[in-house]
Amino acid sequence: MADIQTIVVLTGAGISAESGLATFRGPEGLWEGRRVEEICTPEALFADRELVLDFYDQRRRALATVEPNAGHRALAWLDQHWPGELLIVTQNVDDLHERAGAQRVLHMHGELLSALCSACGARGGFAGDMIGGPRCAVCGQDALRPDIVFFGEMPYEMERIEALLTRADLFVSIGTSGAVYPAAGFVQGARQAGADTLELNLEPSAGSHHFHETRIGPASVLVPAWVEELIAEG
Ligand code: BJW
Ligand code: ZN
Repeated sequence: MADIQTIVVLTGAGISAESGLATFRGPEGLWEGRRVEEICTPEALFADRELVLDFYDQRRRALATVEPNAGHRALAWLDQHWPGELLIVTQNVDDLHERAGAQRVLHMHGELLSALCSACGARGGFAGDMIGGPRCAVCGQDALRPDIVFFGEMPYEMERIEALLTRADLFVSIGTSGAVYPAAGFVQGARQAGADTLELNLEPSAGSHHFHETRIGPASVLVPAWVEELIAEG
């Protein structure tokens, strides 16, 4: 496609799967054998704080053992070389885009390496475990929780994302099942505003029919190939 200036890339758990981080849904997913409401809701945090903190403490530990893969690296390369506007909107709470070298990254569902104070709302970098962990450095309360957007909570920076979607020339969705809103609706918003839309995923997502094109395969192969193609066309 000619005349592409503004690119919005949406990533999901599938782009980190080949780094060794489990996806959510499916037979070996993080939620296998668990009900989502037991972990990923404010009510769950209130009802069983230890269970929720432990789930994210384990995820934070797992993050320290993995590395970015060729999909993250290709997007980082694109970020560093694309002269136009570009934003990698990730639903992932890992830091693999940043560790691969990407800078224009927005974590709409929060970050494992950040803590949110339930008492005063302060957010800040966090490493280690939350169970038995520190108090809030700002207000001193014992109220730190994972800085993760649970079901029923508002994802971060929605206004910024929506504004960019309305002027995107290209919207690319990578490794997401399309099961969770509002991210699952981005393709329709971008397409209505005139963007070309492309899906790269291991299988067609729930909203596959909304995309102009869907390519099926692993992100570590499809993403570098797409970036190469984009640069060659440009
Ligand atoms: C590969 C691969 C490889 C594998 N290569 N690909 C009814 C209708 C519509 C909406 C709603 C509704 N009821 C409730 C809602 C809203 C709700 C929602 O969407 N619910 C749905 C379940 C229906 N959404 C919300 O509540 C959101 N907030 C909101 O709407 O606010 C507005 C509001 C606020 C207050 C009042 C009223 C309105 C918040 C959503 C928060 C999501 N949080 C989570 C957990 C936190 C992060 C964490 O713990 O890590 O975020 S849920 C979980 O799902 C996580 C993910 O970011 C998110 C998306 O999952 P993702 O990334 O797509 O992973 P998978 O596993 O589903 O898919 C992986 C894909 O990769 C698969 O397709 C594989 O094939 C593929 N793949 N290997 C390429 N190698
Ligand atoms: Zn606080």
